[in-house]
Amino acid sequence: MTTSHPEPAAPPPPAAGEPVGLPILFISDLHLSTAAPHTTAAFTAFIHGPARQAHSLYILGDLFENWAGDDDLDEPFNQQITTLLFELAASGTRIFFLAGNRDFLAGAGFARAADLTLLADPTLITPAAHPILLSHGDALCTDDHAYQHFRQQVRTPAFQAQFLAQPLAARKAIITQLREQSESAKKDKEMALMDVAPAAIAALLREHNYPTLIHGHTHRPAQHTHQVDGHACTRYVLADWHDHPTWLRFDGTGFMPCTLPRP
Ligand SMILES: [Mn+2]
Repeated sequence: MTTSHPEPAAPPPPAAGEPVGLPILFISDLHLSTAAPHTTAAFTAFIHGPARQAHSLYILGDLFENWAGDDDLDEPFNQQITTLLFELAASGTRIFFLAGNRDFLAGAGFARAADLTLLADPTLITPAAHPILLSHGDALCTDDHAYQHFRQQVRTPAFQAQFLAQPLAARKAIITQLREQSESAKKDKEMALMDVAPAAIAALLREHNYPTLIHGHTHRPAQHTHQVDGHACTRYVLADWHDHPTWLRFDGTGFMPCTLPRP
């Protein structure tokens, strides 16, 4: 006679609000490139310092000024940055990356090289029972119809496959050209057009049950409060790293904007 044993139960999925390691750091819009060595130096100091003391680092897009494809990982500057991230991960800090409009072509190859986890935009996390919604922010600039049309087009798998099938040098030339077009188009756009739209923010907060929202993209660092359906939701806009490095730190109870001491 054989006795049947029940299959061992799969471990339960982590419950929402389960305590995770703290602190968590959030950064975005570093726009790293060889053209901005001071930002690279600041990023290196950040990775070797505060990021190493953190449990997790969330990069909310535009880490790079541009990213032409994961076949450009061997380029010395890209290698320098991914190595920094890889070493940070090896030191024990978990790294998450949510793409921006400059680096949305960073994919599985980049994730492997930097030893990080790619996130969809938006992604909801719940550290210390605190719902936090993460986004780059460009999808929220819904008043800029020309940009949203462009975004919709370039984010399709078909477009990306076609683009990535071109030689790397050709892709870099196209990116440079698009950049110039975007910069000249920006001159004619009103500032309000290029900011996030209040209606888009409200819809997103409603859809995700009124979390705290953290995003970048606009380079307008601030802390806003949105009243949505009777809920007071906080929205943090991360700063870019052009003038000096800043990040947002969550310690389980509150959010603290931080910066490296000026050299
Ligand atoms: Mn951006």
